[in-house]
Amino acid sequence: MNKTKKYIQEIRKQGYTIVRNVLSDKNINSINKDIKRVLIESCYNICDKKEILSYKKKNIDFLYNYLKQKSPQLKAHCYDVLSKLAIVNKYINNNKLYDIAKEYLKETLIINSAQLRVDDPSDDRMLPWHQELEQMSLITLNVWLPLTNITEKSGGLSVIPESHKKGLQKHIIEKEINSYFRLPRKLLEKETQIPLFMNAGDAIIFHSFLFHKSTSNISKRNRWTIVFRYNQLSTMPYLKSPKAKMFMKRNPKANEPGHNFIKNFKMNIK
Ligand SMILES: O=C(O)CCC(=O)C(=O)O
Ligand SMILES: [Fe+2]
Repeated sequence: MNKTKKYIQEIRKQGYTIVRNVLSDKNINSINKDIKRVLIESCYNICDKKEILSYKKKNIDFLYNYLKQKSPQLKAHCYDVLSKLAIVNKYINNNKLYDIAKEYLKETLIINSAQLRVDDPSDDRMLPWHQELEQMSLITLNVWLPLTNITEKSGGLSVIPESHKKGLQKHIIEKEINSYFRLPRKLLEKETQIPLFMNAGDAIIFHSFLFHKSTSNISKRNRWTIVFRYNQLSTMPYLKSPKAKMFMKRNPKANEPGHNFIKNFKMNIK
């Protein structure tokens, strides 16, 4: 069996697969260099000019944490710009990932913009259990590609294998806890939840319906990850109706513009 077929079988069966060595250490170093360049460009504006020489010798964690502490707004601007790094977009154009997505989704693939996530040990971006919705298409293959090693300490993604077979689920918000949509706890009881460990440069590819969540970063380093999605053409409302929005809602309904195809999906949305 060829390798692509093995990955496809795993995605079909368990809802995800891990592809090793998508990025080499050399690739990651090049990305880190560009991340550092962006962070330094902002640091120049808020640090003492005498300090800047020593800051050039610091790593990206130091610079990111410094910006976050000194100017959360400027850090947020960096965050926005980092996702648009040309080098990130160059490396997500990966043949192995493309072939898997193409073979699995069987259609012309659409990529919506990549994101570069930073999860520092304050864990202020932890996502509760969810499916990957609010994308351009209902069915997407999502790529989660860490630039740092994923260990018990760094935290990363936990998944519930085979949960993608349960179909589309209704998400709720618990306002008293945070503003993130989550799956109801009832759905998660008795399910096997497994944390995924991997090396920097390996990638998880997972189905949009797979139940997954962030896990805590209890290390001293930041967790840097590239996240992007292959969207399936035939489940993209935007192409089906002049009234459709480009991105779908968290809890989409079949009677919304361009959403009629949702009727064909097993779902748990009333
Ligand atoms: O990186 C993480 O902590 C979670 C990523 C994720 O699930 C997402 O971006 O939707
Ligand atoms: Fe997610």
